[in-house]
Amino acid sequence: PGTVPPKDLESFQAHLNKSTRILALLGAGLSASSGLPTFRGAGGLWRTHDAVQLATPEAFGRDPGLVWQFYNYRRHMALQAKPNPAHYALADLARKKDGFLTLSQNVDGLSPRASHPEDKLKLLHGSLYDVKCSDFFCNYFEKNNYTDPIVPALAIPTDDSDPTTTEAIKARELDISDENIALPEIDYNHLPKCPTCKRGLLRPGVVWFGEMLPKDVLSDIDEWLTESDKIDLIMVIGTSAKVYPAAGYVDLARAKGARVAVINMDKKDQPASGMYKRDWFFEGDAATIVPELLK
Ligand code: BJW
Ligand code: ZN
Repeated sequence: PGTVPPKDLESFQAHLNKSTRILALLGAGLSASSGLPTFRGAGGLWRTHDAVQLATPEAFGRDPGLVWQFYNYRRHMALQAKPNPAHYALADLARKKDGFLTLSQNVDGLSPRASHPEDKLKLLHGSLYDVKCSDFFCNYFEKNNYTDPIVPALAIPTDDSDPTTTEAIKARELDISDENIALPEIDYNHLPKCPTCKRGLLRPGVVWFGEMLPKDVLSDIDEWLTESDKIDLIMVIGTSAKVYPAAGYVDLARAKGARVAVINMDKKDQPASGMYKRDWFFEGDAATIVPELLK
């Protein structure tokens, strides 16, 4: 038996089947059941730091070592994680429906790894596996850098204190997201350096607060939006929809006639705008519900 009320499932699928122009807006809740924490609410702290506070140019300017430890750790964890059935179901829908476009706020690489068609996946906030130069005058940019750790100095410390540890048993990685585990000091000179200008520090190719979303991503979306006056459906999956301009696409779609389907674990997590007016609300784990909806 499914977890979705049969009546809602039926009306949603009837609408989906006759829809030709469809958007999905994805957030961290989509990857929660793959084991990756969300930003707001439980799991939103990294050590004593609010994850959202580390995702700023100011934090990087103040303490690039700390910010790199945070991102190197997240690159490592996301590489260990596996796409879940919702990532695969969305990738399937993208292959089947011409007029379907996914707008993902996630940087974890799980949709690309679920073979979501690339031309139908717009990464609004970049990727943990893009790396670029932090120097304003340098335009060094590298895609698909999966080096883990990104530099040796950022290797996650292991627990070598156990006397029974032999070479055959891989030393246990310490959970440096826990504030009780000591964080190694990192020499500025051991942080990743730009190979082009040899001056700037490299930084993750993600979009921090106060920064512009990637220009090519925005223009691709604008192009899709202007292809027609009408959008049939937007699915808002696992996002608190509090961060703009991403959240603005919900209202934009609605203004073009889209019906709104929200899939979220928490029905109380109601953002200031758009989501009050929604046509379907499916409460629960996106990894379970999305595949049921798209079956
Ligand atoms: C489950 C689940 C399960 C759990 N199943 N569900 C208009 C008004 C006010 C402010 C602004 C505005 N326009 C722009 C701004 C400023 C700012 C902003 O939006 N601030 C608001 C917070 C007020 N925006 C920006 O700065 C953006 N840039 C910009 O606008 O440039 C132009 C400009 C420049 C200068 C001045 C003014 C304008 C950039 C935003 C970049 C966001 N970056 C981050 C970090 C990325 C890198 C990284 O990963 O470290 O993106 S912040 C963080 O939030 C990350 C996420 O993509 C993003 C959204 O979070 P998400 O995915 O929704 O996660 P959560 O945790 O919030 O929610 C999870 C949800 O899942 C919850 O609802 C759970 O219930 C649910 N859930 N488990 C289903 N199993
Ligand atoms: Zn550089």
